[in-house]
Amino acid sequence: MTTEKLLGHTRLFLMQGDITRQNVDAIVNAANSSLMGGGGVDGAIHRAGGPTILEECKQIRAMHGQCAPGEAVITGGGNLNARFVIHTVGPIWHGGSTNENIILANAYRNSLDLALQYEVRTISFPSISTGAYGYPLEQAAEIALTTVIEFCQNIAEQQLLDEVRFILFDQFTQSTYKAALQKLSNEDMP
Ligand code: AR6
Repeated sequence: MTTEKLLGHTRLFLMQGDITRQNVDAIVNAANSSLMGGGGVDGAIHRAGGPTILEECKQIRAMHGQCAPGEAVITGGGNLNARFVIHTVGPIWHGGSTNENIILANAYRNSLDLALQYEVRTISFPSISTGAYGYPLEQAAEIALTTVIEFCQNIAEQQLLDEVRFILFDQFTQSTYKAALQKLSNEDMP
């Protein structure tokens, strides 16, 4: 079941699904620094979106080089229902002592900053870094939600962003995000 919470002006949704089927202004890709595609959600987005996304990624690579962990770049959505794909690179989990938490928060924040630059009003995120990159799910969920909540609260008055959706691929990931949101809400409102 979908969980919904109002964050200032922005509606936050936690839902199970396939991000490539989202009908939003932008979807976020959990890419790698090469921007040349890969497995997991990255592979699914390139497959569903068609070759123009990779062509644009190659142009970005040629102009700016690799995308560092925590940074984000934007391309069109190709054949997707989304107008844009924001490609961000999460941290590879090395045990927690190499600033993984900061890099993961940066990935979410920089994706949202870029979204606003392109006047995106609805955006869908996957659970960045918790697949191939091995970030422990509970910790990643807490960072993802804390970062998004802070961002939305900071821009609440400008009313720039209508929806942030987390599209979580499996039930366990969705229930972990749900529990993390519950925990954060209890801390906010004792
Ligand atoms: N829709 C939503 N979520 C999905 C989908 C989908 N279609 N497919 C997978 N997920 P991962 P990472 C979930 O491994 O950990 C790639 O090869 C998946 O179940 O895609 O950031 C890149 O090129 C998991 O919950 O991303 C990089 O090399 C979440 O998306 C590397 O993997 C993230 O899993 C990035 O690893």
